[in-house]
Amino acid sequence: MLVFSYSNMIKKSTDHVSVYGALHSPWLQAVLLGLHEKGISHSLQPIPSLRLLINSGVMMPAAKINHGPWQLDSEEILKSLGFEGINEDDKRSIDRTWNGVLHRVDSPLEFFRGFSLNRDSHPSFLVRTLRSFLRSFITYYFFTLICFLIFTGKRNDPDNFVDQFLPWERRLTETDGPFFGGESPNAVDLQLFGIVQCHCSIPHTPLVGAIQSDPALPQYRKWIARMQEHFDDYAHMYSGAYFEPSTPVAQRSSLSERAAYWFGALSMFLLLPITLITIFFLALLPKRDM
Ligand SMILES: N[C@@H](CCC(=O)N[C@@H](CS)C(=O)NCC(=O)O)C(=O)O
Repeated sequence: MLVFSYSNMIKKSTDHVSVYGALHSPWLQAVLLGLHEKGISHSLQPIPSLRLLINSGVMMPAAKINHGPWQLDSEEILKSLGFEGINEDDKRSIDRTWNGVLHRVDSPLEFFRGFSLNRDSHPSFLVRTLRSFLRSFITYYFFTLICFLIFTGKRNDPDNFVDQFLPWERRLTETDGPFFGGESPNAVDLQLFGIVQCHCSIPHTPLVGAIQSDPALPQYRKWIARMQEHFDDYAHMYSGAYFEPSTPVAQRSSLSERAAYWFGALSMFLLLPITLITIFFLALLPKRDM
């Protein structure tokens, strides 16, 4: 009863949340799923405001609740929306399921294309066009960051991608209720499902294939199906193309947005030294809330 009143109180006091991030980020997905779960009105911007950029570079997700300060970190944001925090062991096990994501740059073209398809729902054509142009910088940023991680030996593939999901498979056999949170999804469900969206948005085929068909993960697949049913009208779902029940894939950007994005990508390629210097400068900025 107390929990019910508390979450209602948060919902009542939260009129609107502005969120910054790209749909390929698992942590942004967790925040968007949380907002959807609580039925909180929100807007999504694909590039940070200048103030946010100066304070925390392109670090995502960031959220501004009502007119408060920009806040970083998906778990902290989810807590501000009324979800309970996640214990340290679970955080580590959630992070492990992210393994394999660094393969998304194996095909640079697919990587850039994936970002080009993100839809911007801002009502102004001009804003959408400008943001699409600038959005290609975000792609260069993450492309460079991932290549840097690979180059410095941070991509260590496990023998079998299935292993990283086994703790959750076991947990599902012990959990009462359809979700890790019991009768409704909690922050663990949201972060794990955010990572599923991330794996499916620019897929690394061996990894997604393993989740789809490996005999060791029947409960995990059933949980994905329950999450897809629960979030069936969620607008940014990618996993519905790979798991039952099939759900519509996140809406794609318009042709004009894609043209602006690729024009941005080409311009930034022609100015590559400046693009790279800006990326390194932003990557070195300390990341802090405002
Ligand atoms: N623990 C953070 C992780 C956020 C994070 O790692 N975001 C990545 C994108 S998925 C990022 O923006 N990295 C940029 C950088 O490190 O400069 C959360 O849950 O929000």
